[in-house]
Amino acid sequence: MGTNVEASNQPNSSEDANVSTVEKKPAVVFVLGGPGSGKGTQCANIVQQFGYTHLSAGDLLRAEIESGSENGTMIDNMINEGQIVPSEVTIKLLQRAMEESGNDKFLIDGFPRNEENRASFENLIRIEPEFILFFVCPEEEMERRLLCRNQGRKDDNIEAIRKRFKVFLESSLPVISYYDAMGKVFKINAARPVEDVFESVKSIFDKAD
Ligand code: UP5
Ligand code: MG
Repeated sequence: MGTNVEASNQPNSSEDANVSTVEKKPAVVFVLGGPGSGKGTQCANIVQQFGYTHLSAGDLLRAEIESGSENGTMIDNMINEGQIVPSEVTIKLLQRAMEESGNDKFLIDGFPRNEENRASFENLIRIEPEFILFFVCPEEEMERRLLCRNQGRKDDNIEAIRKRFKVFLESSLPVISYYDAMGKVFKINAARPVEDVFESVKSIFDKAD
């Protein structure tokens, strides 16, 4: 029982490899897509129907700022500029949340966002994602949604939104291409009503179950 999330300081010895085969590794699905494509909205629905634990990397980082952590100011500045927080910070938060959840299936939403995130997760956590959901949505629609969201997110203003779009295209799309080349990406047209998008999502999880 329990979640076997690799500790970041464990050596990669064959002995460890034997230990990990005894305890089953958790299942991880990465949920990716541009800012406002509907990652969080769809994850909430998946949790209800399929029993995953939803871990939004952005939510974990925002909670870290709120907690008054020593990294808070750095994270806050980076989010306001749409930049990607160093992997070690984000991965520590993800790892802790996975361990605390007691679950063994996770939706990791909004991570990995660049090659460094991806490689660090692979090296430190050592879990291969089962598959990747990629929500595809035109920028105009994402921009409209974010400007209407009204949930007090400091990065939901037009300057920050444009920066987030740029970082997504330059840094995050290559990660999706990497997994696409491995045949692990399910592309979903996210420019439809929430319920229609979820129908597509559901059929993927139904098959994976
Ligand atoms: N909405 C949703 N679906 C809709 C639909 N089908 N039709 C109409 N409206 C729809 O949705 C956004 C809004 O659209 C909501 O009002 C919703 O009701 C509506 P949501 O589900 O929240 O979209 P989501 O894709 O989750 O948008 P979000 O803004 O959260 O995406 P981002 O990727 O920009 O934000 P995230 O929180 O992941 O990251 C924020 C920042 O944190 C990053 O820019 C970065 O600075 C930092 N970060 C890191 O550095 N590292 C990380 O690993 C993660 C984040
Ligand atoms: Mg989100």
